[in-house]
Amino acid sequence: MSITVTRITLREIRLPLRESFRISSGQTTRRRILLLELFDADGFVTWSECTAAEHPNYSYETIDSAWLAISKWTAPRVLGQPIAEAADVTPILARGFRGHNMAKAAVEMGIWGLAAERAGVSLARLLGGTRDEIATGISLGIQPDPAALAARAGAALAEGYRKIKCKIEPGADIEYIAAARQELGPDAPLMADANSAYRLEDAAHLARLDEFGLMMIEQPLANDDLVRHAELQRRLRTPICLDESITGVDRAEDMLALGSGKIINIKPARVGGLGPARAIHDLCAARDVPVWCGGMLETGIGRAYNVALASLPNFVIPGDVSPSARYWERDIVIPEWTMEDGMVTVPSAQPGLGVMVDRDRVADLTVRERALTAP
Ligand code: OSB
Ligand code: MG
Repeated sequence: MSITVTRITLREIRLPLRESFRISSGQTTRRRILLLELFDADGFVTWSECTAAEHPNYSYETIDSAWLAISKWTAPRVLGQPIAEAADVTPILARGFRGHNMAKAAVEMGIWGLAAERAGVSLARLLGGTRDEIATGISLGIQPDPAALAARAGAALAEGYRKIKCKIEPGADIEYIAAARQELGPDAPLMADANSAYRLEDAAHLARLDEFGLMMIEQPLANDDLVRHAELQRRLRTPICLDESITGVDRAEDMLALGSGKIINIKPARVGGLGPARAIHDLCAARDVPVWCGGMLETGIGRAYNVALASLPNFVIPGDVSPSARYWERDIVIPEWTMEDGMVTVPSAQPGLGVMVDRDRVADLTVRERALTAP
């Protein structure tokens, strides 16, 4: 039976991070978060999260551009239209509509969430996920000095995290990673993420990271530069993982054809939703390329989608899917996401997202709200 979305309520909430998070392109202390509540004609309701940030530093999209794009373009395309299945949403949103993947993903994912509610199955199982728990990593922002990073990395390993990712930038790289490696020991799963802070001219400098046995270096060069990433990969022993560069399945194919990297960090929002995210997963599985699920400092709502995605079989590397308490004093979902022995449980026996939204808390945190209905 087809799904007809009758209403989408947009809300912006403000939520302070427990600790400010700095990457090479900017710092986040308090998040402005766009939530969607979706209603269908049969009385089913679910929530999704748009992960666009406040500033256009990671992506050109922002919470403000996404609010506009969803209100004006993505929501009107689905509201009031019978949709046979969630996988049909991507082509509906793609036709004559360039870019704005995060705005598209927020709606596309919400319809996956509704479809899971309607089917009475977990989102993870509806997607084809097979795991009951997923291995969890932590992403550590740029710290004031190498000793501070080493301390944070050591504490994270002791807490059970199965992958330690350190943000780097020119001036906060070799010594920082050296200190983290020294603290963690030679076998600990350690990696770096540059968020596009380098240029191909830095290849010799980046090759100094090879001696630290990193699992990978994430997105060293520009978001739209697969050609130079391929050249850089030829000069590094450390595998390159692409994040910002992979905006869809075509870019994943390009990466494989050019040799621009050996691993993909999949974030459903960056690629336009769960359908495209799964397509990239499937392509990589067929080519023996490992993938892992990235994060965008999501609340427990966005996290539910990431956890479901990461339950697919080729998510063989721990994801940036840390528990709620890593980010928030208190999350907006019940129960909060927790980690035990470095693993997060996939709520595969519960229909839909597997968490409830704390509506009172969302109401308290809301600074603007808009209901969108069929035209
Ligand atoms: O590059 O993966 C990234 C957060 C904001 C923007 C970009 C990135 C990140 C993270 C956070 O690394 C990962 C998480 O949500 O824990
Ligand atoms: Mg990244």
